[in-house]
Amino acid sequence: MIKTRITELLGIEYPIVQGGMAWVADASLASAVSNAGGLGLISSINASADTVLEEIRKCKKMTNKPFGVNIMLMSPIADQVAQFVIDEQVPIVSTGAGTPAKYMEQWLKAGIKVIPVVASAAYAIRMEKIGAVAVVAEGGEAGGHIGEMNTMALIPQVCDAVSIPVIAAGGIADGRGFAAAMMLGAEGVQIGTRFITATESNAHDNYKQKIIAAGDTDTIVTGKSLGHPVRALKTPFSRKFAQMENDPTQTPESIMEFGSGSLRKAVKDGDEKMGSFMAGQGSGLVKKVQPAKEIILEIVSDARNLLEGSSKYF
Ligand code: TUI
Repeated sequence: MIKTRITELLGIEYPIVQGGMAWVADASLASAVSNAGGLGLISSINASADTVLEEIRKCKKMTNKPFGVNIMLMSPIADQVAQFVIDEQVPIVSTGAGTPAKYMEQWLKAGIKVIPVVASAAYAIRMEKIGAVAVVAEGGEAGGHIGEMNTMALIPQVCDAVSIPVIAAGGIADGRGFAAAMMLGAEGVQIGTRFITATESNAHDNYKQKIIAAGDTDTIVTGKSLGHPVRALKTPFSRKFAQMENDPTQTPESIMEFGSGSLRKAVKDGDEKMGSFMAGQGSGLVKKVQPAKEIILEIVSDARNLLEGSSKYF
């Protein structure tokens, strides 16, 4: 048990939130994380809006603990999922890749706690003003869609900018990252990549093995030219994507067409050639497949030892 404003606010034992990873974050993973004392999230990017609804209902059967839904705001089904979370009385919603402003009034009225992912201090301030209970401040070390700032400089600046509690994300995969985030002023962490390799994750085994095999420099950021930077493992797909972005004969449409459906191909089919294996720079810290509970307990125990041992410097 760790006590911060995040554990108190969300009614969880450890301030560890599982990233709402597109295609990966389903009822199986979210319930495992919540049952282990963290906060599991279900992604709204999946086969269809109906699948998301099914996952929410499944998750309720698999855990009595709080869990949430992540709504990726660029998603074509965002409006539908925004309504499902109200109908299904989901207690916590996190949002990413944009502003949840248009949904806030109805969510707050329904008693939902809203935790937007932000990539800057200015954005965090806006989110606090419209009623967010906390923010996830995500640095560019993270996998998937990312902002400009990196975690080390972003977290303390977001903490200074808002009074609501801050959850740190981006590059955090072990107890060292957790302890460091707390020292930067965060009151919790969000972890994505390490949970892709959890036993309860339904990501294809090729995806898990690629993360486990990856070293510190094995990710690449593509999509900047399209206005949507995305970090993923270096693979034939992501290298080709980067090459197309530098090729003046390609149009944004042809590049987007090439990338279409690539994340699903990685997660569901383990497609080594055409899959987009989105993952963060913390991939090099991920060593094995482990149950979610073991991941959480290991991170908490390592962080506790580090934080208690820090008095040796003074
Ligand atoms: O959303 C994410 N990560 C994601 S979404 C995703 S799905 C996808 N699939 C294919 C191509 C692209 C994406 C994969 N990974 N993280 C949360 C996040 N939000 N990171 C950064 C932000 C963010 C950035 C700018 C939030 C707000 C923001 O506002 C800028 C503005 O002023 O609107």
